[in-house]
Amino acid sequence: MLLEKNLIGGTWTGGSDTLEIRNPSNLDEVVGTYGMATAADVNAAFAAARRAQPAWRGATIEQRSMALDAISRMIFEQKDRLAEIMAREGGKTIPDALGEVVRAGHIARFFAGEALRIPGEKMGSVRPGVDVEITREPVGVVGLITPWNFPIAVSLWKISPALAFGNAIVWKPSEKTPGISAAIAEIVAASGVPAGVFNMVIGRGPEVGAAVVEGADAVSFTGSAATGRRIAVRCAERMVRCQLEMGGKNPLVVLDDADLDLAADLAVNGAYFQAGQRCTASSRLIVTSGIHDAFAKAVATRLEKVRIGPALDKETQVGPVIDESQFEKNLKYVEIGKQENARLASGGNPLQLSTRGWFLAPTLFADTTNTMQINREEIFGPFASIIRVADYDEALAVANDTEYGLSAGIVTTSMKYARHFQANVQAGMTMLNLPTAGVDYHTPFGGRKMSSYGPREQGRYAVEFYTMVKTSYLAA
Ligand code: UN1
Repeated sequence: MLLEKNLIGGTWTGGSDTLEIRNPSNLDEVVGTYGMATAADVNAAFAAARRAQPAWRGATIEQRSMALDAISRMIFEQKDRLAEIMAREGGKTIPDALGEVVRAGHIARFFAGEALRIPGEKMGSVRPGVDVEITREPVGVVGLITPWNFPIAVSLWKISPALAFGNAIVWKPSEKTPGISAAIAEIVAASGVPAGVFNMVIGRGPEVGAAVVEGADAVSFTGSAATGRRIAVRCAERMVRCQLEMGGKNPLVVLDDADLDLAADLAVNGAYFQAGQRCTASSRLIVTSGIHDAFAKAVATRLEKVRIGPALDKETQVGPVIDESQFEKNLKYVEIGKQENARLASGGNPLQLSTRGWFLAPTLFADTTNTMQINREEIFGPFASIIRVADYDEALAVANDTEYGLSAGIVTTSMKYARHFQANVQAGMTMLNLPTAGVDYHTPFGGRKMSSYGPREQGRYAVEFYTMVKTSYLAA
């Protein structure tokens, strides 16, 4: 059955082309066949959004807040159904999927509040008898491009502030997770957000993503660094703002004084859960000499016990990777690591389970150096490498020697090193005795260098991207 799940101006439509989605935990199961949108559909979505935006901009802040509140409630009410869709089409384990759904519900709830608190200022003027007011207005029609790895949380952290601050939306979710995207669109359509304010076009990046970038007043994108760079160039040519969240090559530094069990648990959680498919994953485990051997052993021992299996299976801790291209990419990096003379300490091989799926044994390379290709490029799979360093100073230098700068963790019991790391690591987010992945929903999210570009997402900081500032001078 063909699922016609694009939402344009309040109407559900198909597309010219179709895409069949199979369960990555069981390739014999077809989850659905979805109609892909075209560039012409994107243009129709922008036309609908442009017609609808003035009324949404003019809606009371209470109306906008109520719509977000309804979205939040529906997400919580439907959480089990939503999590199951994500597990089936995206290979996310049920606990991970449920956690993400609940996070998305909280994000919408947070922005239901923010809709009532749009900040402004009144200032005096340097001229007598003049007042100055600084207000914020919606940007207009925003283009949102979201990834498959956090298909509900990342989507909601763009959709919610866009709606709260009075913008209309043309949203292009990843074509790899159309089922959860359609479920989100149904929820938004049922929330009281008027038809045309929120449009969704499911499609492939080169055609549909590119058309979104052409039509929008502002573009918020989460995805690869290569695509992000192209979007930034095009947005600069068009003189529209962009907000980009891209890759990571996140360090987890482990110092001699760390609690060994905690360090190993954090590494396993940060590097391998969700099959490593997180831009915040710990991919470089930077370990000082005194604890190095014990740490490498503790991680390898834990990896032997990690339960890898179908995402819908209750026992499973790590599911499959999303699809064949990701699977092949991971295997290619295993070969690269071997050629670079890294020591394969665990995994690196496909797994044959009772169902055919994109299952990979969690891969750990030891005795690696930071100059190796496996430590320079984002892999996006259940893959980490250990880098041995002499001391804290070298650990910090290695942590910073990367073109990325999203999340950076340190495991230590030393206040001195923890504080120094927090102040000097080149990353947008730092974690002390916590996994590099897994963030709160009410705080700013983002990184430095090639990881992020433009204003921060989430929390109160989201207002910067989704509104424009106006300064008004008023004489009596
Ligand atoms: C998290 O680690 O909690 O695509 C969120 C990603 C990020 C989200 C990470 N944008 O992996």
